[in-house]
Amino acid sequence: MRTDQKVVEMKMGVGAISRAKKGFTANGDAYLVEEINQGILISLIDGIGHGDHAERAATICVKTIRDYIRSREDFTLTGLFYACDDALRATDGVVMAVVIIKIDEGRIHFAGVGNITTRIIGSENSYPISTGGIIGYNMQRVIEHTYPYTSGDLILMHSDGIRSGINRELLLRLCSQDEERIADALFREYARGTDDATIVVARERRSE
Ligand SMILES: [Mn+2]
Repeated sequence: MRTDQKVVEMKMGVGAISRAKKGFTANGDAYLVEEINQGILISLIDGIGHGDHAERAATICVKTIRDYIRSREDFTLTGLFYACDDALRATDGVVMAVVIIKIDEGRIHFAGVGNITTRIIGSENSYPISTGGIIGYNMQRVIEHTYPYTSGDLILMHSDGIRSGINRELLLRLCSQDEERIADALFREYARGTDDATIVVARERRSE
């Protein structure tokens, strides 16, 4: 049963680029955008290191999230992180941030462990902060934060293969373009090439 993606496409415009470190085919970064009961879930994952080991850890993490959200009507973000932490004990670890956009409630729920950047750009700009550590290795506290959400807000997430400090003016200028073009422009400008790099841009589609 894979109708989720269609529902997501109807509701959200998503622009995403993920590319392995220069010279590698295995990509230790991964992302996931899924329709769930509570709203739209976006997750960005960076497997520690690079190459096959990192890709394997990221793949297991994605599968764990899918299994977890499909087997539960309701779940907490904290619970989701603990499930991933358990699943990654025997492999290398990952860092991850997860956003759940609750469109009807006008809220975004966020939790992150390790170095993934998340920004909510719109009527109110938020810069959710992750806690430290590595999932599957030394994850400690997972803290869930809630932010206001308004239709049209842009969710931007990226791994550390994208240089931090994306220029605010550039971002605001790009906001009038579609999500694929925004992701593309930011990737071209900010991807390092020295690490796996992933950027995800998501925005609710305007209802006609
Ligand atoms: Mn990285």
